[in-house]
Amino acid sequence: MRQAKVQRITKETKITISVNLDGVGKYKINTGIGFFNHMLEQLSCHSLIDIELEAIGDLHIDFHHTVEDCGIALGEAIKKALGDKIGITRFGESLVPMDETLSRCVIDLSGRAYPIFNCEFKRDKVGEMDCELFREFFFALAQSSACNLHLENLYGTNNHHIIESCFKATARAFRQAITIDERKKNAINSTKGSL
Ligand SMILES: [Mn+2]
Repeated sequence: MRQAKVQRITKETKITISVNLDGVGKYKINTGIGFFNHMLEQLSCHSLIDIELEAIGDLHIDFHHTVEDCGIALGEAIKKALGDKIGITRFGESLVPMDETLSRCVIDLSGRAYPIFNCEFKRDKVGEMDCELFREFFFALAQSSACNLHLENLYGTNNHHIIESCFKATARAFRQAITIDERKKNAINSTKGSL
């Protein structure tokens, strides 16, 4: 079963996360940050990864630690659930529109972390969240899941649309990359022999 549970406890955050890569996009998410919950729910719904996440962070300081650490914990859980990566498609790509906005995500579950985040926001905040935190989240996710994650907003004006299309594009790219390739289900999709 491609499932994993990760607990991550520091003086800044306490996070428990469970993922099922072969899920149906069922989620139960509580980070204490409304907009961030909404985005992680999109990630689960459109990747079909079931996610249960409970984060208790030092929100009285700001949202930085909680957002970054959720990215780390989610990436660790995905990596753990992927295990030896036998049979995975490995690459994933997605273009997702949201009204006037278009975003693209391309993933390689290569075992090497390389985040690219090309998004510019029109305002500093969306909901209660500082937009600069999304970069921290996606960097943490790419680092801890050890993937190339190239995420780009191609155009758009509304901040909510820009970031939501980024999360949906990431979800769709992950969905493709983690899917077992039936034509190669007993092999590692690499000439090197490991991912
Ligand atoms: Mn929305």
